[in-house]
Amino acid sequence: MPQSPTSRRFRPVYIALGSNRDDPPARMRAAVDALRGSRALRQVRASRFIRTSPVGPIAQPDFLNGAVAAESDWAPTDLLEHLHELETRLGLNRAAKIPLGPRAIDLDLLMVGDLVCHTPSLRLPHPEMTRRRFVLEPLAELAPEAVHPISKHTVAQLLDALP
Ligand code: PH2
Ligand code: MG
Ligand code: MG
Repeated sequence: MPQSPTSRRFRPVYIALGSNRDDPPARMRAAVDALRGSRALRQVRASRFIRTSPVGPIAQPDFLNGAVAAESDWAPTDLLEHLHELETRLGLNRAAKIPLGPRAIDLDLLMVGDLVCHTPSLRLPHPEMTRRRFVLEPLAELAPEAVHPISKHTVAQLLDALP
């Protein structure tokens, strides 16, 4: 039977947001607006933004971090490409980006339903998410019961387990 538009499969999607240069509050608001307006997403919900100390080896300004929960029927690789396009539109110079360094906006795909994916360009769930309080704290505000498809723990449990 051919699939009707209403029977397309929508999966929960979780995205981490971060910014620590070029007016982070404005960048983060613009990012949430862009995600709310995205043709890839429906039922978009945004967390509050929290100020966090930079994690990693590079000395840099504090970040604003947040999370977005939504639903999508897009393939994860298309979603990733779409987030990269939004990052560019929101002012991220991807070519000049230093790994773990300061950035105008960072949109990281955390989980897409229960999909587990290991390719050079995309890993799901995001390999760092279980270690990062700046990811789990805003995510727990939106989706404490969401289940990490590898550890099988909920987001709330992962947050509780952080040192
Ligand atoms: N992002 C990084 C590196 N370090 N630290 C915090 N607190 N928040 C971030 O979003 C972050 C970071 C590279 O993506
Ligand atoms: Mg990123
Ligand atoms: Mg990142």
